[in-house]
Amino acid sequence: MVFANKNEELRKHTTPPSCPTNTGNKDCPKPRNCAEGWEYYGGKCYYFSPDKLTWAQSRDECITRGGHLVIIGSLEEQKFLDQQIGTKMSMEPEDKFWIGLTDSINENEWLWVDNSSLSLCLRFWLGNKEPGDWKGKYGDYLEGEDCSRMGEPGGTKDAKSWLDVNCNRTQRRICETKSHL
Ligand SMILES: [Ca+2]
Ligand SMILES: [Ca+2]
Repeated sequence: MVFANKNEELRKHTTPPSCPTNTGNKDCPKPRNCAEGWEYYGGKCYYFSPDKLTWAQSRDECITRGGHLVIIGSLEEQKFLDQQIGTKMSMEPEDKFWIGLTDSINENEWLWVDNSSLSLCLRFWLGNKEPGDWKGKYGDYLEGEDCSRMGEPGGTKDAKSWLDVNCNRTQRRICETKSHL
């Protein structure tokens, strides 16, 4: 048992630090193989559109490009996106980006575009009023807010930058695809 523990200690000290593929650690060599106009991070490629579409149009357009609206699966990925779009946004307050998250089927049941549920541990809603399913000042938007967009100019300190909004708004979008290594 004593030997086992010593061996374990030794192994810990001699194993070089690993380079997990999903952290984007800048000390690790990264393969970069993304199509023109896409940006590499953690084994994925991301497209940040200059143009604006509704959420459904954005979902379809990402598929046309060979990807899908972004699905955010880790804090690291959220931080990366938050910072990236922070540098791409104009100071216009509504210049935000669609992500692949909607509660249009059942209110407050948020699903990603691959039909997976939104994890309780990976929710990055802005402030304490989102998601609000706001129906307008006079209740004139009965459909409320069922699609998610994200972004704050310059990025956020806590990476919490999601807002629900009416799906028929037009916004920029983040498409994602696997990097072909
Ligand atoms: Ca909603
Ligand atoms: Ca909202």
